[in-house]
Amino acid sequence: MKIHTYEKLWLGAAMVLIVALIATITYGAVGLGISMVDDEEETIDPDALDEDDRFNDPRVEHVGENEYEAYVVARTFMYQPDPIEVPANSEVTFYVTSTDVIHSFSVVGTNINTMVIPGEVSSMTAEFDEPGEYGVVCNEYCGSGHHTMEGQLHVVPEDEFDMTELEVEGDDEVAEDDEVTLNVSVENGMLDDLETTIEAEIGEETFEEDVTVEGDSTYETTITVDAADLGEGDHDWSVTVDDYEDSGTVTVVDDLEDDGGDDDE
Ligand SMILES: [Cu+2]
Repeated sequence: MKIHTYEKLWLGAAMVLIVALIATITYGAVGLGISMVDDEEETIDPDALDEDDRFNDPRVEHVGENEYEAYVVARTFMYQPDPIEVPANSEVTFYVTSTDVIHSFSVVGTNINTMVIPGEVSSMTAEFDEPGEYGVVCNEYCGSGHHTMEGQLHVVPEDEFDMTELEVEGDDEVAEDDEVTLNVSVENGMLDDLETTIEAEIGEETFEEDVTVEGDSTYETTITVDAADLGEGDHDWSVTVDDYEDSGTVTVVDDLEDDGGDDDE
């Protein structure tokens, strides 16, 4: 059978188009790593996120060298935490869930984009090589404040990133024959040890302590000074660890009013 040359050409072109069509669809479905929000995994109770270890405290966790996990909660009309802060040169796996209605979690300018469904946990992993600031927007209509629903993702330079938290508790009022006490806790959320110095000032008195806070743990210490050394009146105190500071004022009084059931009666 003789086939005309033009007919052969058109047949060939049609074949190429068919193959290209199938290849494009296959690539779109498989090659881009796009997947459905996994409905095979266990569901989560959207009304009881505060009882779930992952989502009761939305946060970023350090899970390996340059590896982080971000637990994000979407609700009308915000994201928690906000901003989400991760270091550059890291691989971050986001776990996102919703506590009320369907939202989305879309990081502008990246290919991070997922639907967020109450009861399901959406997860995706992304690499961040360079520092930058990204907006996070919701692109599922979720109610009257939908257009205001936005968050921030900050990729900070590696050497500026830490997961240190400083907390100080001190009395407001102390009797002159008692001690002024500051309870200091330094939390290190990174897996590596944190070597730092706790510096404190109470009135004119200064304190300094070099500490090593082990990875993923909290160091606690107590700083005391005799109230008599400070004398009656108001005294400012401050505690500094790296870039973090907490401060307050303590009042030394002649005698504590018997209002808090204090120990010196
Ligand atoms: Cu929304």
